[in-house]
Amino acid sequence: MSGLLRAKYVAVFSAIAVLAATACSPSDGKASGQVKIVDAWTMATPPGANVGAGYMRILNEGSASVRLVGGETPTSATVEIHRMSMDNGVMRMQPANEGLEIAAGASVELKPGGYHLMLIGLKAPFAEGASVPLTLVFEGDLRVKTTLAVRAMGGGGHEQQ
Ligand SMILES: [Cu+2]
Repeated sequence: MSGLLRAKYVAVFSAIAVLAATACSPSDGKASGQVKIVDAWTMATPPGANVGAGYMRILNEGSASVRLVGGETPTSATVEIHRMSMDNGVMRMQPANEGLEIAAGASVELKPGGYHLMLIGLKAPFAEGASVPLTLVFEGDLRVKTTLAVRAMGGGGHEQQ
């Protein structure tokens, strides 16, 4: 192989390497793979119920913090982030309008008695054993899909409404 030919091959392989690297990086600069959702669940709702709650663990495996600002699901009209807190011995729930920040490398648990997602305006009851599709929306329009497994009614649920 002449020196010129070898230089050509090197150039071609370099170009391929660059293309491969480009293809692997997110096109919009947002690494949606940095956020993982595990153990997502909700509770079965009685007939006629207007609201359901979403619980899960959110892991931020990225190097920048993320902020959960809402959600979308075809099963309800709206999704809000709520937080429960004790107020003079009474458990109260309020919208967390500031969202929920998850630091780089950290995880948070949405659970009964704490932060949760409130699915408001249910179009149909949640039946035990079903799964509810849900897209979590983070600041910067980062979207992460998950499904809530519907567990049996009762026991540590969302009593305050
Ligand atoms: Cu709530």
